[in-house]
Amino acid sequence: MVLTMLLRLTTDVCPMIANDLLETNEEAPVELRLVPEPLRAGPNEDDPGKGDGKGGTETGIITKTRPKTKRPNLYRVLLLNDDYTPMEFVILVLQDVFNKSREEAVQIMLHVHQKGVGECGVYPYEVAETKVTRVMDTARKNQHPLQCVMEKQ
Ligand code: TYC
Repeated sequence: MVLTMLLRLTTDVCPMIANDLLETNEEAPVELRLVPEPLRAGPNEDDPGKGDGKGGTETGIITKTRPKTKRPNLYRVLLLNDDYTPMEFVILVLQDVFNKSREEAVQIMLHVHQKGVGECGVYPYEVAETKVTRVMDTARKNQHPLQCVMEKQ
């Protein structure tokens, strides 16, 4: 979220409030700009309390922005071991769905085979969900009991 604060201030109190704005933001860099209002030719007769051009009562706009830095929630996609799915099938799934090289796929498959569970990758929610669905669909079509799950990191 971009946080934008627009404050209209008199020049008398502006520096004080500007300092306060800077001190309150400890999390992220702040861009602070004082944007002067368009100059008027002379005193404003409709509004005698403002803008006589002699200083002290001019107004400006302070804009405080904070760049959007929210990171996506990430999910680990895990393969589970079983006694029936052929090793070669798991290797092909890792290459096809998770874009692993043959060597990486063999390593991950053996890890799952020996430890019972292993990580295939870490992705944003919808990517992880799609990969789990692809693994489960291809396992079911080939009548293998291979299981794939995702967990929040
Ligand atoms: N344990 C299986 C076998 O011996 C191989 C296997 C590895 C199965 C990884 C699933 O996620 C898995 N054929």
